Amino acid sequence: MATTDMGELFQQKIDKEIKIEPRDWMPDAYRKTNLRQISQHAHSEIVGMLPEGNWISRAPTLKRKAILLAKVQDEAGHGLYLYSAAETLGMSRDQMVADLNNGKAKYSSIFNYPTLTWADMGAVGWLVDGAAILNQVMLCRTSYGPYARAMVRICKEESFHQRQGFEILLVLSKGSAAQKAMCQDAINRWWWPSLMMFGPKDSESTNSDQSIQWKIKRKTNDELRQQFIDMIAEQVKILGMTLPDDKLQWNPERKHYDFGEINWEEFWNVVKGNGPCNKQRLDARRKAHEEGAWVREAAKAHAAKRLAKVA
Ligand code: BYC
Repeated sequence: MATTDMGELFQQKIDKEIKIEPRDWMPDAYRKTNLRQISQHAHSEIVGMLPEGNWISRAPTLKRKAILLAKVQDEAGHGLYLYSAAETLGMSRDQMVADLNNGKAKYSSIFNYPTLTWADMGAVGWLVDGAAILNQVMLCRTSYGPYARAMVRICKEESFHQRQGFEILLVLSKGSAAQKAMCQDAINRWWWPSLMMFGPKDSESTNSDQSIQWKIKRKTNDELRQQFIDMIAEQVKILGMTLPDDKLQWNPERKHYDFGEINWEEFWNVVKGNGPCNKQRLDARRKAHEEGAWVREAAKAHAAKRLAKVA
């Protein structure tokens, strides 16, 4: 069968909501874009452990420490499910990790900002995981089977992450004047970067149209960003805090919140590797990889020994 006919059949399958599985025929560009997105997503989960890992040893109570530890471990698990899903598209995990460590692969811009105070743990959980959930709930219905299945489990854990973040801020918002100020400061610093997580505006998104046609993405970057703003603009009232945008206002005609201009120059700067913590994050990942070499060697030797026994 000619490739164009195969392409048409493939699109019909997508339109009928039949999941694409690893052994099915797929256009090369579908394979590539899924591999790109899933591996970027996996890298984000792994790099995302670093800003929060920073506070494990400084959490204010033992209970807070246990919760934060569990959350950071969950992120490691998400990275592993996602690397496995990406591997089904034909690239080895070693290669993906190498691409991250040599700066070739992207990961979410959000993790290139520093976590300066304990309130940042609340803001990251509430805003960063909150943004991630909206995107990821959509991805539970993505057309590539292994990605969709990984997302179902990830979303369950992300819901807990967002609640724990909101609860940290809720406690601070009812605390002393200094705690309230710390809470507001964290919201001020994380608000705009969390809006950037959804990617460039639709008019500048290079991949969205094709990804929507293939039902990899079901909503555009701007649609999800608006959904997030509408949700957070209401939740922030419960905290008695504000969002740092004087243009934020309910628009009864659109039935959505209007909001101010995102600093796209800052976004692209961070994506290109010049954010406040890009270097620090990659250095930390490279160091962890080098220091973990003996674990990988030991695991390989153990596996070889077990195989020899079976043979
Ligand atoms: N940061 O054509 P577009 C988490 C890139 S982690 C950096 O719209 P697409 C968590 C984009 O890759 C959550 N780069 O792209 C973990 C593209 O460049 P390439 C992470 C970005 O793919 C720990 C170019 O800009 N979530 O949950 O259609 C603690 C043009 O963009 C960003 C995911 O990764 C960005 N923010 O849409 C707490 C979800 N945005 O690749 C939480 C999966 C865009 O052509 N990913 N770029 O060179 C996605 O859904 C999509 O990839 C995006 C972008 C919505 C992010």
